[in-house]
Amino acid sequence: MKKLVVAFGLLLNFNVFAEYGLNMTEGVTSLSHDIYGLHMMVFWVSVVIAIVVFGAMFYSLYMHRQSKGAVAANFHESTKAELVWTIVPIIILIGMAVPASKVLIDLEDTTKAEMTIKITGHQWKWQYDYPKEGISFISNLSQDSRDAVNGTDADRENADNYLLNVDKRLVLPVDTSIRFLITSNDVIHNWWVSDFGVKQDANPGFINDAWAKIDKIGTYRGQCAELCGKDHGFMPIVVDVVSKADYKKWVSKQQAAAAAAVASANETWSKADLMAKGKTIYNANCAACHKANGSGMPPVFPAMKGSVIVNGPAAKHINIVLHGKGAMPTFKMLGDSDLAAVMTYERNAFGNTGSVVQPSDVKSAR
Ligand code: HEC
Ligand SMILES: [Cu+2]
Repeated sequence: MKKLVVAFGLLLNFNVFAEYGLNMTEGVTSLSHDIYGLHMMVFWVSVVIAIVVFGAMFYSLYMHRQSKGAVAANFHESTKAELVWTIVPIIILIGMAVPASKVLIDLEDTTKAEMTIKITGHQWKWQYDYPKEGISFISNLSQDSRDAVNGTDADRENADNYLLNVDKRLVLPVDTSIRFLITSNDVIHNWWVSDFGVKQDANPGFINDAWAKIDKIGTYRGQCAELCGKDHGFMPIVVDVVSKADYKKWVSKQQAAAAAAVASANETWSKADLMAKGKTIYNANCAACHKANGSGMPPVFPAMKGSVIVNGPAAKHINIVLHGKGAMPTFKMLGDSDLAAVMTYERNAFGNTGSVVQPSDVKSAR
């Protein structure tokens, strides 16, 4: 018997199943617990109904079978039976609808929020803004996952949380009511973190809201849940939930970094510094379309290598990167030094021979 179980386990590969629970996730927010509770309540109501209905059916089939000489009863229009089979389901439905409506109303009620995060979907990355704290950044698929996509099977196995990791994580405080304002810059995306019980469409031109009060410190992962183009599967979500004290520290660190970036944008950078920074920014933000080696994917995504704009006067180059054009998205949300670096990189990598772009050039072109 034991051998049989082991053989069966090997056949089904239980190791693979170990990560999968049978039930839906319970999550870590007040809402996700409520949603889980609703799910379990409806599940048990269904189980009881199934037992009663199938029990009566199988009992009747067995006890009143023809070989025992059963004769079918013959009656119609039983007011009593009709009342029972109308009233009982109505009571059951109301019993489920009342708690379900309560949760649904709570889901929409963001008035308790203690802080706000604005989430913007882009093809194919997420932008996070903390309007009150003055923090804003882009969260891209992490570089090792990006490299592993076209690498070997071993690369994909070795990549840290392959396709579920980012370069810069959303950081949130624990035990705090957080309102999410969710929108998009281009097509419809969907911000989905199942542990939070949050799955909300990001529509261009509209702002949807959702909220979460997270009760457990940890790292939570999610994905874009609306087919949004070629790299839809490559814009994951990673959220670090930290203690309130750690969150405060993180906020002041980000604010200091932002202030330093503004200050450095007034300086003149060396070409080497711009190239080094530019490469990272290019790989994270531009390589999805223009390719890491600058070859692009013509005719839709032009090559950077040998491009007339990239090798020509800087003004035209700055203009298309700041404002976008057709399927080329705007990158005005990046800082002056980041943009100067990425453009200097494009203009001098891949055998190009363009001029150096300084942060001040970008600043004056905005
Ligand atoms: C979503 C895909 C996409 C991403 C990401 C992207 N681009 Fe583009 N880019 C395009 C497309 C499409 C065009 C062609 C636009 C047109 O001419 O209609 C383009 C054109 C350009 C051009 C003009 C090239 C030429 O020869 O016409 C430059 C320069 C450029 N992009 C720079 C960048 C930079 C810098 C980044 C990253 C910060 C970036 N792009 C990210 C799609 C993209
Ligand atoms: Cu998306």
